Amino acid sequence: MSVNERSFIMVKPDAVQRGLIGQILSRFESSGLKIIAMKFINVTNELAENHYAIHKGKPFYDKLVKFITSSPVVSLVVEGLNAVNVGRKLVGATDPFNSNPGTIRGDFGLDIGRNLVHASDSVENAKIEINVYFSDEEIINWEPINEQWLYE
Ligand code: IDP
Ligand code: MG
Repeated sequence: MSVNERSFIMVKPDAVQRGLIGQILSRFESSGLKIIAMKFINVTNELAENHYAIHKGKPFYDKLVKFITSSPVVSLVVEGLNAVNVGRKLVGATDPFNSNPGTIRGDFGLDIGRNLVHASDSVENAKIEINVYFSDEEIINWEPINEQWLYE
């Protein structure tokens, strides 16, 4: 756990189509996590297969790849104290029905196949996912002016 921990986040096609980009990004932004990379992209089949390689062979895999490539997404990297676990907490449980109110999936979702947002589940997977979607040059090192008020 360090203030430099990174997580990969994606605002998925359903959230983009429903006009929820701003509300979802604001949850991450107001948590204090620092955005260090962000882009609006169409996910290609190749990107989707690399991103979801760990799910290959699962019953939902084909539908998941079809869904994630169906419409644009916002991909971003956030950095901060305990970024991976904070990301998972903001997002909520995989099935929106089991996500608490106050989480993104709990507040905006109904269906496990339309759960609005991705957040890395471990530091190790975050590194892999960041590498799938971003080159080193796309990661921006910058110093927000509020850091002394975020961290002791
Ligand atoms: P996570 O997004 O909460 O980490 P994972 O188990 O990594 O959940 O699954 C990746 C994505 O695959 C989920 O976010 C969801 O969109 C989809 N998914 C997972 N399990 C199911 C399922 O049982 N039915 C349909 N889609 C699923
Ligand atoms: Mg996952």
